[in-house]
Amino acid sequence: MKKFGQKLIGVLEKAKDNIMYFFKNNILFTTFIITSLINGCLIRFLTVKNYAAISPILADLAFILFVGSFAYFFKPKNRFKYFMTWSVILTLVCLINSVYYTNYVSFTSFSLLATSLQIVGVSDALETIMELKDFCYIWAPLTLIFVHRKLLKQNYYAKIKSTDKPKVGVLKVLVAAAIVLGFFVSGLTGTDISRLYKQWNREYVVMKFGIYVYQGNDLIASLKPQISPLFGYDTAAKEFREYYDENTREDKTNKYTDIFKGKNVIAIHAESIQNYLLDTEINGKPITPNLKRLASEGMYFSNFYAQESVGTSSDTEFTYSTSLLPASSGTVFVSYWDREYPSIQKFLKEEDYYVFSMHANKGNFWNREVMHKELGYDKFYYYDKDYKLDEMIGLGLSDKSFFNQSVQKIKDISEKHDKFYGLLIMLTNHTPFDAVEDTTDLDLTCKYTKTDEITGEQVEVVNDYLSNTTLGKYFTTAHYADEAIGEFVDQLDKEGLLEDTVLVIYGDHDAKIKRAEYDYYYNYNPETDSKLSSNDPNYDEFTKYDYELNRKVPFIIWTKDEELRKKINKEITTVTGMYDVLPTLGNMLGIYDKYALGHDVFSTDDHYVVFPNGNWITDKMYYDSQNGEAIVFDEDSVIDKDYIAKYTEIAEKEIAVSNDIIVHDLIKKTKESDKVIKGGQK
Ligand code: GP9
Ligand code: MN
Repeated sequence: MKKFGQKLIGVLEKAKDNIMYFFKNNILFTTFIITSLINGCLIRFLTVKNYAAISPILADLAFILFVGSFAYFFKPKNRFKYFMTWSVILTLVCLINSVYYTNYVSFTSFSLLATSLQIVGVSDALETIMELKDFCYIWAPLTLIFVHRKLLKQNYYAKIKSTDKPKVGVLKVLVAAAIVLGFFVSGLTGTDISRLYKQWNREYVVMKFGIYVYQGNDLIASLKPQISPLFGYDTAAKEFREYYDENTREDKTNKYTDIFKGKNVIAIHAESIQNYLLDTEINGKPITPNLKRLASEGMYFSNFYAQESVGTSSDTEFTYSTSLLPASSGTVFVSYWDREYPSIQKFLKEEDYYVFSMHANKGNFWNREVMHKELGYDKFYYYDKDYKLDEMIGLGLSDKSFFNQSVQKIKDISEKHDKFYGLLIMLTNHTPFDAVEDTTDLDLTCKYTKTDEITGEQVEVVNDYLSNTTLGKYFTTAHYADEAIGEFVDQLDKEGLLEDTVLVIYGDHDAKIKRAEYDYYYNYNPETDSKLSSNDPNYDEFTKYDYELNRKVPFIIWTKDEELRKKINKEITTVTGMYDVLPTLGNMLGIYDKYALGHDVFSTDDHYVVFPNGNWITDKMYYDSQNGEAIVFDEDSVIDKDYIAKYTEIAEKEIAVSNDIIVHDLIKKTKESDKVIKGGQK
């Protein structure tokens, strides 16, 4: 026993000596590994918070060792350039994701880089979306430079002992990487691997696999549109058939069936309009009085969620049009536009409608110029091709000018065509929400009276507490957008274009304003001109879940026709989502899509909405599948494990089948193979 103990100590000491020897002769390598590893933890500390979890640390380490190993193909004095290149890449991965997370509470994707850069110019980004903390990762390459310089001074590279041939050096580090990888993989579950593969549960993937593996995996996933249709088609096609055998939403009739059959439709894509705005007043002035009026006169879905993913506006357009969910990685508009999707536009075209879209931004934004054709629009009117750019504010032509010019175009269309369906995509109420701040009539100050300590008189204090916040700016542009909608409806009316028309309005997604801003707004203390302290009994934190549930957007169906209006005038408070539009509105217009994933809200009692990241909501609860947490709305409702399992399974299936349709073009391919089968049977 004693002998064994001595032997063990001997082995350990030898290992220690070897490691020390290795480090001494590989100072730059060690610096690269340690700095990159710390940054991997740092980004999780600043985002998903699980910085000390073992699993992502092991994954980060295996990844960095793997990358670092190839440095041994270079001579010691040339390795600096190799490490430096990687250190810059990995630092950028952290920096960009840090910015993205602060703004979108998710991690970024290669497939979006081009589009993101289109939205925010670099100078804008520096001013509005980057925070000081996003730069903290830069210490890693700086340290590497510092260490390299020191080593140069000591003539270190000439002195270090390396008996290994390059291949052996690489191999040794690869073996170390493989050992770490082995430990990491042994802790993984089937769910972890499947989530990495699917990549839609982004926060979870980073929490489990670390930022570097996430981004590497994202790179592969972003190349998928070209590669993945080649793999997994048979399984996807089989699951697709099975899914629709069991789950096709039936073409049921209800009291709204066909009530708008043959009517014109004007749909308004209200940029970044959230639902709470309809009930928010600033100093007694409603922010969106026109939307409020239309909602109260029409059919108003007040518990309605956009189901967008990283493709924001374009995802919403896609889900609205097709009742499918956004792609699990990349965006349909940019990466999967060349597939066949049944859409509201195509169904109406079959009913002899003229179908058009209008937008004041450039036609290539979100690849609309291409994708709108694919969705079935006869014509897409956009930017300077169709509009006079006479009032440029924010991202482009102002909403007011856009609507103003569009009315004439719609009039022309109505004269040439019997029936039409048109989508108007708004623009002014877009981040950074500074388009109209100088001209607004909203008073964003907080006024209160206090007793002057010296004179004892009552004095009015005016605090400018909102105008410099993004939330305050958002209220301002939303107010403008609402005004623009109001004027548009009036102009349509004047031109007689509302007589036979149904108006549809949806908020396309939330405004992505930081939670801290809401916390400040709802807990503002005029006396101190700051947020209430969290110890204050009146402080009511705007929690992560308050924020999630507050992302609701309005969905409104309105008509001028008094008779019809009476029939539809109602507030729908049950939970509904963007993918319910095609089945619900479709039923009213007399069209039906057997591939819809959403439901006709009036033909089902099972109301739920699945989000592209796997979270879901019912009338009873909101479930966060990233961390298994739930918010139950009604304390008395009985919720057991089966309830959660049921909707979690529904969510996973809907996301999977939708993504398979998108990636593998299953609707078109299934139709083709059905034709072949039918042809064979003849
Ligand atoms: C751009 C507009 C905005 O033309 O639709 O897109 P978003 O940034 O909201 O996805
Ligand atoms: Mn948008």
